Amino acid sequence: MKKNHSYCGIIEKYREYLPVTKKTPVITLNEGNTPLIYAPALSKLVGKGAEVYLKYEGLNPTGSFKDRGMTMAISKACEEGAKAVMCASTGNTSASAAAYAAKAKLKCIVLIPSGAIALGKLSQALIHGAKVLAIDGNFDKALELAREITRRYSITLVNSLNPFRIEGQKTASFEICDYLGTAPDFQVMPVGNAGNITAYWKGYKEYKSIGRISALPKMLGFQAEGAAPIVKGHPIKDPHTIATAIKIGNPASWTQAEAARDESNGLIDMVSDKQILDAYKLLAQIEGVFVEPASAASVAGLLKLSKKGYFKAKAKITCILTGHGLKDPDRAIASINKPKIIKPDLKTILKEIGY
Ligand code: AN7
Repeated sequence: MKKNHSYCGIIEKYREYLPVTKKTPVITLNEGNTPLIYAPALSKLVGKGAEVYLKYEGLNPTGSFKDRGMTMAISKACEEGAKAVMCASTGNTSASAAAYAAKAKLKCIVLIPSGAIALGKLSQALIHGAKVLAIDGNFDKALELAREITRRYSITLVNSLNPFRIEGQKTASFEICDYLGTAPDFQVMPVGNAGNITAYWKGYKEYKSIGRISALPKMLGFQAEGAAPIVKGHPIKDPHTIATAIKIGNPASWTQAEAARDESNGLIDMVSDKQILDAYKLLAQIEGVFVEPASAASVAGLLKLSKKGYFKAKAKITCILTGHGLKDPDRAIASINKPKIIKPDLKTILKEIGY
């Protein structure tokens, strides 16, 4: 099964840093290798000579960063002889699990909070043939149930509690360092279930321990105000935010997220839905990059901190844009004026466009 492309996904690229052997069947959709886009307009907004880069994880095969973790989790599940995998999800994990499970010919069961996941994500889980069960409850309840079921039956849990998910996702920090030739000074990212901040921090620390980078970034995580358990210091029973991907009240990797924050001298803070939506539109309109609302929490956080004068001069900052804007088209359409309906004639159009 030798491939003749030059790039074959994160397991082949970073094999020496991952818990795989020659015997591991590699289930890949050529995830990873996402662009790190220099953002001149945002850099200017931050000021003080800042260099802001956008890690556009929405360009992964299923449109989110989850694919990095899923190629590992599904490959290892196959190696271990699993027949079925399961996850709870606010949407992206289910989309990714469904796609990789389809490729691996594994049964995939996903538990989603009913009515609370974005349209694009639901369409993915369904079209890839997963058994999709919508529970009358939130993500935290769905995860509790998925943990219980996978403890009792031989079904592999592919949420980020599965350590192989973290291993795969840490490769994004390798890519950033490989591209910049150094670690950034600061990394800004959304925090939901807190697996991704855990993964990035692990990746940065590993690159430093083998001398690939000489300094570590400060990790800056952002939760949505209505779903900010880590900021508030207690679980949130009934989380709410328009950023449905991070509508999570009791993150599974809470302790590890706090460790990333504290070891890096960073912070975990929150942004309001208004700040998220403003950043969502701004990013699309000044940088040409369309992300889903949860991903815009990172840019909202960047702007919140820069207004406070948080960043030192000439800071190198990466913003992690975790998911593609097309995941949640309803939100885009609800955020912007609808197109005007006009008569099909030249004069009317020219008048409308000011010519
Ligand atoms: C776009 O899909 O939890 O802090 O079930 O989809 O690692 O949880 C998604 C999370 C950020 C938060 N941005 O990452 C799920 C799920 C997007 C996301 C997060 C998610 P974590």
